[in-house]
Amino acid sequence: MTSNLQNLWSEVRELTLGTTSQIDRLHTPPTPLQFLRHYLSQNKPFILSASVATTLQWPATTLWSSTSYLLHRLSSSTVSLHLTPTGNADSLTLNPSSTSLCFASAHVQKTSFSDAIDAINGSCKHNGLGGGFVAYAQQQNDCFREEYGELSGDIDSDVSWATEAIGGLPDAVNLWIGNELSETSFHKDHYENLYAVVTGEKHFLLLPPTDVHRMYVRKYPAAHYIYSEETGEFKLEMENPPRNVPWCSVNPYPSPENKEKEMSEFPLYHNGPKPFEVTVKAGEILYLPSMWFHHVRQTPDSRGLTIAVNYWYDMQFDIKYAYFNFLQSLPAPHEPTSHSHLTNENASDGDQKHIEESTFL
Ligand SMILES: O=C(O)CCC(=O)C(=O)O
Repeated sequence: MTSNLQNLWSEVRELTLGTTSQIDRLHTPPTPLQFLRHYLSQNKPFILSASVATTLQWPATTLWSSTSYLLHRLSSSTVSLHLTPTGNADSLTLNPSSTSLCFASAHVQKTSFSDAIDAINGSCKHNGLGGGFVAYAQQQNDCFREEYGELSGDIDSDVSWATEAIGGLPDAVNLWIGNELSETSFHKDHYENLYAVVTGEKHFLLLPPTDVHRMYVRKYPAAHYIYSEETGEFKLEMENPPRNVPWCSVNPYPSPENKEKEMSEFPLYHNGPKPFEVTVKAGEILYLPSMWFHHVRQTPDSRGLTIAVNYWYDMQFDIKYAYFNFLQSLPAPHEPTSHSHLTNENASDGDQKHIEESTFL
């Protein structure tokens, strides 16, 4: 079984992605037909470089470098701010009442935009001795159109060549404002994602859907952080009634003291083909195809912020989707049976909005 899977991983790389370790880099936007033929239908990522010819000729690329512009435009806006002790939202952490792991979501606070910026700028990891949090302004529920409407004239409302190829407008447009302390753990989404960086840089690790067994997707009990402004402390509360979330177990950047343990627990990831490493710079767009696993880190601009917008388009639930579900339902060679039957996913391993336990069990 392992060798069949290994053949699949290398075949997909050769047939779809070629032999390079880099994803395609385009210097002019594709036509809708090129996007459809060479990328969308092949479930193949690419990056659209920043150049005079790209579509990112948005007012945002200059205006959003000024925090005072943003504060002025958003002076009466309320935005969603995600608070976590160490910058890892929607990720695995130790369940406080046992020695096992749980899936922890951030404390989400509705706040004025100026308080959100103060919180992001004042972020420092909680050190366990009291105080400290990491703030990330984001919400994967169309937050750009819902909460940042005052900025709507600064960017395109859709990515025209994607809209034409896909045959519909984006389902959601999300804004992400954070700094180097925030990290998004490996997951996949059931959307075609056009991810545009406006300031700073985003660093993606990408793996094709066929590498699903290398992610060790397992079910973890759901929990969420509750932050007290009074004490500056976080409490991790298990959800009640209990709910299980299937999530990728692999941490691609383990601490030196955990590295050996991680490598022996997740050998298919650590000993298999390397993920594609992609840095998306200000003014660039990444096409992140549906169901690709991704892990995201960021480097801020000179004032300490990374700002990005992504457009989520509905994916086609077609034969590729059916094959993928079938593949994921196959017991992996290394897994006990109870972990391996994560079949028929209609939802995302990572998008809280769509995670419903009943879909997975
Ligand atoms: O930018 C991030 O931190 C995460 C982005 C992401 O996961 C997505 O666009 O699906």
